[in-house]
Amino acid sequence: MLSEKDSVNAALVNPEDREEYHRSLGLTKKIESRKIILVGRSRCGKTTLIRRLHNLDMSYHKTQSIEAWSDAIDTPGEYTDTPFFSRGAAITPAYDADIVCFCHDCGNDICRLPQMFSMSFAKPVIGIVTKADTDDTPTEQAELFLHNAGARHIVVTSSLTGRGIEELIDLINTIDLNDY
Ligand SMILES: Nc1nc2c(ncn2[C@@H]2O[C@H](COP(=O)(O)OP(=O)(O)O)[C@@H](O)[C@H]2O)c(=O)[nH]1
Ligand SMILES: [Mg+2]
Repeated sequence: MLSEKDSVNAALVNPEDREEYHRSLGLTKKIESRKIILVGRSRCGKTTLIRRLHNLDMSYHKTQSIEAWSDAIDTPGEYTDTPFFSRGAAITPAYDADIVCFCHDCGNDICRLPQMFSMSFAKPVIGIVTKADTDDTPTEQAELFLHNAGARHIVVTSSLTGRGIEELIDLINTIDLNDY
């Protein structure tokens, strides 16, 4: 029989097996009259996070191009995965956003966000640590990467469990849009 910890670990290998994956988080808060853009490497959890912010389940959907929601702009990871040129590709769509969100998933040792990338955007930048599914998931490295990329506020989240999602919505709704 699996201990509780083992079954959590098994579910992390295959999160689709978890009930939470198919359930809405039932959030009561939502983003109010502000628009965010999510930037981060492929598979770090951007699209899933946007689905969660809209109370949808976690079904997988590969982002092939920029996708616009009324309050969010999703970008393909290729925009940050490839050095130099394509990082610039994230800058132009950001003109339509009020807030830029840099995302990095825990457990990923490779950072594709340049140092002080925030300076490329005349917008406040939030750093979002993704996939912090358990309380003991190490988040320090992801926080450091986001900090080095110039994120001034950092929120630790899990789309699987809902950790930090309401805190993120509060921050998006209250952050000073002129503070960058
Ligand atoms: N364990 C876990 N998996 C996640 C989480 N968020 C996303 N994923 C998984 O990570 C993979 C990539 O997610 P996706 O949102 O497509 O990443 P994107 O390329 O940044 O848009 C998918 O298999 C998701 O189910 C999370 O909070 N926890
Ligand atoms: Mg995506």
